[in-house]
Amino acid sequence: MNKILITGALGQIGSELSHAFNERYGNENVIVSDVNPDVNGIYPENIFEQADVTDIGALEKLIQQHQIDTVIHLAAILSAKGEQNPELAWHINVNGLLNVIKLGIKYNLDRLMVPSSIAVFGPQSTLYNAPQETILKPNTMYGISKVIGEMLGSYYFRKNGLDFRGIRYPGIISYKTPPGGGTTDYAVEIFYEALKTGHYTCFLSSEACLPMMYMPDCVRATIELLEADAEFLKHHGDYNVGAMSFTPEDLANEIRKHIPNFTIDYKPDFRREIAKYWPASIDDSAACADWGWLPQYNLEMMVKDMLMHVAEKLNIPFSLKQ
Ligand code: NAD
Ligand code: AKB
Repeated sequence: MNKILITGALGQIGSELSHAFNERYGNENVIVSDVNPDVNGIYPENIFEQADVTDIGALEKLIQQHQIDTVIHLAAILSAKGEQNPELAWHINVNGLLNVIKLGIKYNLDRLMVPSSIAVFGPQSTLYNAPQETILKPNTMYGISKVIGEMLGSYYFRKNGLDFRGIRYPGIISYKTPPGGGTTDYAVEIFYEALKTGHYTCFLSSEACLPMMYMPDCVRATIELLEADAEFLKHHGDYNVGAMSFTPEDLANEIRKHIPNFTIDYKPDFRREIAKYWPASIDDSAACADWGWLPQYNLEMMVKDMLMHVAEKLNIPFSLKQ
């Protein structure tokens, strides 16, 4: 791994992963790219290239020009946005990925990392302690595109030896860049509303239990899998990783420990139907065994850290109660 290209780098995960990569691999070795040209001061230390992943010519130019040998492919349309425009989700998530895979083979990339998601699970999956291997028949276009991504990864690993790696990320919680249109976004929005107004109206139902992960764990998991010795990896684009699981009510109760007057009510919309068939918890024993995965943040630690950072961002005086 000498020169790394990150697609979709302006998103929730890319904007933080790229900074961690700068520290680890040197900013001159990390090229960041997105279809959105509005870098808005996020990447003063990196080369930024505007590119649409559905344009294979534009991607190829980047790979040649910067002698890229590793791609972290984050460009995607997430679940809620994907249900509003399923064809766009298919085009970007499947055709965009195929472009990256074709170039990965043509330029003999060292590694191609492509996130999957808990969205691969569906009504026929085991949804408690969701196993690494189970029936995957999701009922969203986003989920379908992620199952296809995982299968393409295994296929091109077997057929062409492409070193394809990926994690089924849970909902990612962070404060630097807002999430980009997913079903788990409530678990970020709630912090802003709790601090600004003391009230949040949740678009999921109170009992919707989902696996979640704090961004520092997400960044660390990504780097650990990227650097793992290939000979120990029994899976490719589909590692389950767990960290914490909670319902909106659990999260509200945890926030209330620090903002006692905080209130929540529920007006579930179409996203409730998406969350209904996602797992409540995850069996990540394969990731633990193959590359030593171990989360560091639980609900209590995440809530404290989020409240402090969001309050600072919003310039609201705030201190933790315990
Ligand atoms: P995001 O929506 O925040 O960012 C995606 C980025 O992709 C955006 O900056 C967008 O401008 C860019 N993009 C969209 N279309 C593009 C195109 N045609 N060409 C180039 N760039 C394009 O998403 P994220 O949360 O950072 O997710 C990154 C990856 O992780 C995705 O594959 C997503 O499915 C996966 N994932 C995320 C989460 C999560 O909770 N954030 C959970 C599971 C999986
Ligand atoms: C979404 O809600 O779409 C994402 C995901 C879990 O893939 N956060």
